Amino acid sequence: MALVEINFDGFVGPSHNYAGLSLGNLASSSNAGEVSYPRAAALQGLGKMRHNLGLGLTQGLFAPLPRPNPALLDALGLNAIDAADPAQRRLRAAAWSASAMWTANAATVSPAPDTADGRCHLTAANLVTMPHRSQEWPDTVRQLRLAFAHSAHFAVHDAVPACFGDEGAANHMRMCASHGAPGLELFVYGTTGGAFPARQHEQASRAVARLHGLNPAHCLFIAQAPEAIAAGAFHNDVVAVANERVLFTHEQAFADPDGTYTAIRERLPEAEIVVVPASAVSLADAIKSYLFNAQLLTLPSGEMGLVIPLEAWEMPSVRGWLEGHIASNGPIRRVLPVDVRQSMANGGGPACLRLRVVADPATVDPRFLLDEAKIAQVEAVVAASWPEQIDPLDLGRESLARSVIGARAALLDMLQLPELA
Ligand code: SUG
Repeated sequence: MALVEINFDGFVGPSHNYAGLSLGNLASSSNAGEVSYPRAAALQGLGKMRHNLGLGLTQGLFAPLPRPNPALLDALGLNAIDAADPAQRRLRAAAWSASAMWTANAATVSPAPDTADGRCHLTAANLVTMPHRSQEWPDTVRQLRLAFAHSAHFAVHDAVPACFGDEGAANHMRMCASHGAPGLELFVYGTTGGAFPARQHEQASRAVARLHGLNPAHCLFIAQAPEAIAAGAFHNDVVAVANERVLFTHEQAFADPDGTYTAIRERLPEAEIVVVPASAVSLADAIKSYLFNAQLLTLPSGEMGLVIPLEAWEMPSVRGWLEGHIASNGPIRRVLPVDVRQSMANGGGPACLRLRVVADPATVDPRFLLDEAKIAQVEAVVAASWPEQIDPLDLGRESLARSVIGARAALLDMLQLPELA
């Protein structure tokens, strides 16, 4: 069986908008109320998928969830709202959020070589800290059960109970000699972030590790630095990313950086830890540019490439550090900037937009895998039916709801997927 890393990108849903719903996510707050461009956003997302496919990598996708979410509007008694009440407007915006596009928060994934039963385990993330995200997991788990229905190879778990916040793969990293070899799983949790919430709880991470049947000797539970959360690193993947033997991290990502690096090296002697010092890239620049919200990928040549947002390439401190790293023959050999500006304006970089699953592609439902021809077909659906722009003041408008629901239905139809709700 050929185990490879498959990146499943979230499709940018037709209701993509800037409602400012995520406290602690600086981009979401600073762009609140701006007009969004869902069609351009979805095409940017597809552009990234095509780019990575062109690198010779296996690429998958997940469909957007039903928005506006009738189940949430019903449950909150919000089918008719008092538009003068900002709290009601905000809850209604939650039901319209296209946030499921950030599939790094869909689930935590432990590939087959790491688990007791030799299957790849996925646990949907409950996302309870943010109301607009907490509605995702029941539909997400249905989608995961379709994509990974082959029960000899996969086990898909419901989210852990809502008593502990779980944000999925955004707070989880895996290091290993190669994707198909047994790995060291790193679960990063928050304790406090000052004025901002710590979204990942230690006990949620520990529950996921137990559910996946991981060997405790091959797991580390690592506290995120409170100052990183307070500075806007609402998920660990804003300040660190790992691939195979390489951990690429900002020096202020973890509460105990040296203890963390030592513990990793003890368990994985071949680990290479690339630390970016604050003297080269400040924590503020790292968070603003999303340097670490990158896809660190093993290319078919065996070299590692770093897919970064254009914003990172455009920031002088970040570019200077990257050029120095390449010149010094560091483990990242290629820097590959992509344009995902519409998603970035809501705090979602290249890494947020994908869920990594190490598996044999032949065991995955082919409706969730992409090739060039399918990307072109999907682009045609987007061009024909995704709204060009959305002003957050228009959320709730009947004609917009019809257009958004119709656009998603056209996509599901093209992908031959059933309704997920
Ligand atoms: O949960 N933004 C998302 C961004 C998720 C990024 N994911 C990772 N780091 N893996 C969030 O904060 C903004 C929605 C709004 O404000 O309209 C939002 O949900």
